[in-house]
Amino acid sequence: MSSATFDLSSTFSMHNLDTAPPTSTTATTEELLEYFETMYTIRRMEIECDTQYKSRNIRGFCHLYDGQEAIATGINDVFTKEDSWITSYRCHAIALIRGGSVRQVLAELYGKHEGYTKGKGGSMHFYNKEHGFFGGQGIVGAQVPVGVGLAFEAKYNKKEGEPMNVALAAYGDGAANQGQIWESANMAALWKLPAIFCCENNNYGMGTSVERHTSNPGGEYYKMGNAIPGIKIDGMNVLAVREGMKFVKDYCANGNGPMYVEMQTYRYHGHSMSDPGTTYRSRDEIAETRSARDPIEFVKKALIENGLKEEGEMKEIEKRIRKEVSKASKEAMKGEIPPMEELYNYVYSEDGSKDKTEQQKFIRMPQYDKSIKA
Ligand SMILES: Cc1ncc(C[n+]2csc(CCOP(=O)(O)OP(=O)(O)O)c2C)c(N)n1
Ligand SMILES: [Mg+2]
Repeated sequence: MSSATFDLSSTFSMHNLDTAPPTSTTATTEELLEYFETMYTIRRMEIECDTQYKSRNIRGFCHLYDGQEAIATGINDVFTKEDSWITSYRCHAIALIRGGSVRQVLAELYGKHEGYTKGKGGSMHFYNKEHGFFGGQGIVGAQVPVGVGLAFEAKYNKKEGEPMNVALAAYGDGAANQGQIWESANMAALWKLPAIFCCENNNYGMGTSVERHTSNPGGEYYKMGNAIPGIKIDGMNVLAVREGMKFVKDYCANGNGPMYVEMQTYRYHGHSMSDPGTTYRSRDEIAETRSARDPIEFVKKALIENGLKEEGEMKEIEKRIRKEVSKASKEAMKGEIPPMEELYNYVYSEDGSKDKTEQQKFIRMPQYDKSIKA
């Protein structure tokens, strides 16, 4: 099996830790191809969302993950589906990677019944408990205490002689100074929970930059804790994410308590579809990041420069994935809107019974004729 070795010596910074991930790693052609395909699929799916949003086939909130693909891909490589993962509204890629398909994700965004959450959640509310994915959350930071609850569950239900599962709560740099993160971090440290506080630092919150919104010099979120150690990882390098997360998971699963992880990354799109993303940062900065730090180009270059794949072969793969995403989108769009009865499924019934179809007095009926495109 062909493989190559990669230098990781400048991809980690440690805080209050005596050990560190390895300074180099080996990856096989198969592994690199898998990362490439996953990341390129996410990229094309997000670009399709952008196009369809602008064509008004997707409504409401929509937050895209392009630029940040290596984080979800690298974490997923290390996690099992028994490990828990909860994140913010920027959740399409996690939904896809945790047991979903492009068609299901896009169908959800088109409001179709076959969608990931039956066309009822939309961009911010994907959820797949069977694959250890506890959802996107619309309230900034709200996922973090829930993630600590998931870590509590992992410790509570740990079986004798088996490794402890871990729980990861992802949040942005803008969310990082929320009170509920500090509170839940304190509990996680006190109870030595296997909780991973994973800050995806893309340098910007909603219309503002790290320099403006945090008193933490340089926005170094891996140094948030005194009692909790931290690690900063190059979140644009999927191999650094993989090796860094192996280290983090090992630390947390062995009963050492929580860890702060800061993934250094970049968001190509604005915060959401209503934000062009160019009022608080320059177009040059975005272009420079694309050409110097793009996570997908990194893997493509790794394959080509190490003689593991030819440029032509990579182009063929890109072409195939573009076609697959476009086909999935067309099929998703053909789906049916949810039937009226679906509205009442998975809503708690008033008397606590398990009848999922009981209709609730307080649910306002949707006006489909007004909300669906003619
Ligand atoms: C409690 C709360 N406050 C404000 C908002 C509005 N809001 C949504 S996202 C966001 C900024 C978050 O930025 P960051 O955490 O860096 O995440 P990113 O969008 O960059 O992934 C704000 C202020 C909200 N949804 N919830
Ligand atoms: Mg941010």
